[in-house]
Amino acid sequence: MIQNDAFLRALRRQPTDYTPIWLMRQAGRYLPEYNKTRATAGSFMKLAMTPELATEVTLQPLARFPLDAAILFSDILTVPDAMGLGLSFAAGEGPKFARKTDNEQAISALAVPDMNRLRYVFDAVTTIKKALNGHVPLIGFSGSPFTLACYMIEGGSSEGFPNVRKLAYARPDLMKQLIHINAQAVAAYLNEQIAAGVDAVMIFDTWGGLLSSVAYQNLSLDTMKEVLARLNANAAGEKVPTILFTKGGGQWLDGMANSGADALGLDWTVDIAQARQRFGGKVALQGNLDPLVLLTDEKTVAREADTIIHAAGVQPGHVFNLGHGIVPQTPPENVAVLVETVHRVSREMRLE
Ligand code: 1CP
Repeated sequence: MIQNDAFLRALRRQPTDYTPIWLMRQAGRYLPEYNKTRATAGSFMKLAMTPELATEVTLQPLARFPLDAAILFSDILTVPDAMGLGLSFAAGEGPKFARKTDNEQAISALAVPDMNRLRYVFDAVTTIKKALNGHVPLIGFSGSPFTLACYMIEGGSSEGFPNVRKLAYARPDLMKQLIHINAQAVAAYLNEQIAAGVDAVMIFDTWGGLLSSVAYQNLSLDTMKEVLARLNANAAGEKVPTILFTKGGGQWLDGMANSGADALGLDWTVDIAQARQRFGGKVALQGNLDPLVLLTDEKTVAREADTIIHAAGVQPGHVFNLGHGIVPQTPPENVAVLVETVHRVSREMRLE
């Protein structure tokens, strides 16, 4: 049993006493205690691959702020790593793969990895669930098949992923081949997380917004639908709530709302009042504060949070979050103000 189930209730569009909140990348470099644990561990992958350390950093933000959900400490790129691409993270730099998957030969050689190679992730889920002891729900996650393909093709992070976009238009057949393998891998990966006990799952489609509308539909949305359709029930036989987030996907919310996901993540460019009106009867919505608001001052943070809470309204089905990940320069004091404001204002609104 989960003691604080406000997040799960909101995903199911059931009433809650207040609007639950968690933050994308809530465990990470803006927390001095994270940087300390990471320095001791020596590398990001060491943190992610050691269940006790992954548990420690998962719980760090919850010890500071009364957040309504925990998110598994791992990364979306563990899946291509398990495919043999050789992932590393240098401190202060983005992810890097030893091998790129940017041609016919490399794509043809890819296969869905044996899930035992990702056992460290499922072991982390088990360890984190034990440590949470039912306090709040645990979110599992994966990258979208397309977003994983972005990093695989470029061999790491990139400004605008030009080689991905060229391949998507010039060789849609190869792109589909790659994304189809990723979709099978992502479904198997999420199903193992569900079997290990996660309470909800989120698909991060961070780079879907780089595509044309037609390419988004064919290369990203369709494969995310395929993944959602393959997800298993949990050990109790219940459907695990799902969240779909395409950064820059505001114009495609209609298609996303019909994907089978229970909730959609909104970046900060979306008008949440309008989105609630159009899609609130069908899906829950999660978002949508610009993460850079957290780089301002406490008064501004409180005001911007208040605006979103009021725009989202009291109808069940809103989870407060950022429109993208928290940035490393964020002062933790501003996060405290955000969480307090969201809880207080949304509680007051329900009593009005
Ligand atoms: O609290 C949490 O959310 C921690 C778990 C988590 C998650 C959900 C991490 C830890 N990464 C992710 C998802 C993730 N990773 C995404 C999707 C969400 C998003 O768009 O932010 C993406 C695109 C990645 C890829 C990645 N991993 C990047 C971004 C690179 C780019 O192209 O801009 C980076 C910097 C990483 C490393 C990483 N992952 C997580 C952390 C805390 C870090 C920093 C690593 C370090 O300590 O050096």
